[in-house]
Amino acid sequence: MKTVITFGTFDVLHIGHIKILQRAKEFGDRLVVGISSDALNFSKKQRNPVYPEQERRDIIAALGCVDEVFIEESLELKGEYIKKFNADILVMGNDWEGRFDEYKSLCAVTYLPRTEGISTTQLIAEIKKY
Ligand code: C2G
Repeated sequence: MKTVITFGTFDVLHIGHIKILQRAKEFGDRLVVGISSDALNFSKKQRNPVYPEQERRDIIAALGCVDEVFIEESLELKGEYIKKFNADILVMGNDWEGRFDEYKSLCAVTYLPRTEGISTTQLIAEIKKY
């Protein structure tokens, strides 16, 4: 059985998130998703997510293409997560291109094109107009 691992905040779920998870699943049989903790998200984006980590985790866990979820506490722990879940391949969107190449010694690493024209930041800006 081939295991795929991917990571993200997945705040205010949108079609770009769904598409990358579906495409990631196509690389194997089991898809494991690391959900950024609220603290990790704050350190990356300097704002709190709209949905807290337990809700983001439960939303992603409810998707048909996702087999397992966990909370990602630190970007630096990727190697540990890859080993813990026995991942064969790490899949990320290409906004992270090259950033996780160091893990190529543990598993395959691939970056997929992002879905154009949508992001959580844009959605929050749109919703604020209502
Ligand atoms: N994504 C996408 N298309 C978009 C928006 C996002 O393909 N329009 C992808 C991103 O490239 C990423 C995943 O969806 O692979 C999750 O995106 P975010 O929630 O923005 O995750 P991020 O905060 O970048 O966290 O350890 C890595 C980080 O935790 C990634």
